[in-house]
Amino acid sequence: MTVETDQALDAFYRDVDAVGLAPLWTVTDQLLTPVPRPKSVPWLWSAETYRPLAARAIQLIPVERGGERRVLSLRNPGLGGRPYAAGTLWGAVQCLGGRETAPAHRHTPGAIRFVLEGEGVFTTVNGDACDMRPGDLVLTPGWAWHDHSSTSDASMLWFDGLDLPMIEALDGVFFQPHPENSQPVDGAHNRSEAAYGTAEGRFTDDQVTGALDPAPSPLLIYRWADTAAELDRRVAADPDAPTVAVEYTNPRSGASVLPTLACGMRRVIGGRSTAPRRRSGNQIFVVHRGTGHSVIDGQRFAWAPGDMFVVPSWSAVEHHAEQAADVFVLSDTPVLRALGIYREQTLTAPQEVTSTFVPQ
Ligand code: GTQ
Ligand code: FE2
Repeated sequence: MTVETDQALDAFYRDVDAVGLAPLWTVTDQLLTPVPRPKSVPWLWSAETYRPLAARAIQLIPVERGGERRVLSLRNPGLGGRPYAAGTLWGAVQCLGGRETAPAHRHTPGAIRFVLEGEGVFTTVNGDACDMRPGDLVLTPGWAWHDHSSTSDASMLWFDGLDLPMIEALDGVFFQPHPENSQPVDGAHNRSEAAYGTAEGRFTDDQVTGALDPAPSPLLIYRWADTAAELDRRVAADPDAPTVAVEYTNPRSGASVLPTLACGMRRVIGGRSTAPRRRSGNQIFVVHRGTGHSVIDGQRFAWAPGDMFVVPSWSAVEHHAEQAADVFVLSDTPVLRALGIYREQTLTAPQEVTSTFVPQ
């Protein structure tokens, strides 16, 4: 190129930039990638690490208006310091001390809770008090009033999953504190359970593939005993299967529990493995029971109960159980399905392990 065209080009890029325009051709390959390139990276937070910090948080930090929640969020190191587990998903450990109340509020982001340990907490959702016990899944749909109250001296820990980063990306976040610290409870506890707790269609095999529903599930609490019974039934029906899985579903429509979030539980038989797979959309796993490891894009992540790990979009993952394992999973799959862009793929061979993750 001649000096003149060089100068002409420089001037052109300067003039384009100065008026707030950006040339696509210089960034095409970063935007239109052949496959998803999530900024979040595979990562794991161990219960051994967060448990003592949760105990210290309960000692040191009050739960009050303004702060609203005593929550330690899973901050994925790929996201430049943003407090998100993955590009679309918030994940966190919430700690509530004995006799405490986390104040009532509502927000457009939807949330799910998966209970880790402790006792005596109920979450009130639009007046329906939902008693929480380890292994239970509790829903607080978008814009539903919710507060958490402890009725015992014990503290409690649970996993929070929200679609907050997704709703933030859509510039759709609204938040409102309730006029009272805790909202009134209407009548008996667990009313959604009384109405829908034995309904057909609270679970489906592996994952929802058809139904989409812009409304959340009317059932707000899924008991661990019911989830375990569903898994037991599937293992009994297919005793040679290395793994079985269920997705929690909206009993009214058969869709995922929230319009934006899907929740499931995978059981891996002790000594067995799942096939290596990848899928579009992000996933957060929470180990409920058992020990084992997962290989994510060639990296080995060992896990035990309470550990939480992220599998970013299109990362290959396979799970291996040492002791029989039940692993909870949260994903943004319903959104990808609603938009017609969901993809998944089973890989032909197990991944080669090239490194081992060291938890912090
Ligand atoms: O319990 O209402 O982890 O509003 C983040 C935001 C939990 C909650 C979180 C919230 C909550
Ligand atoms: Fe909230």
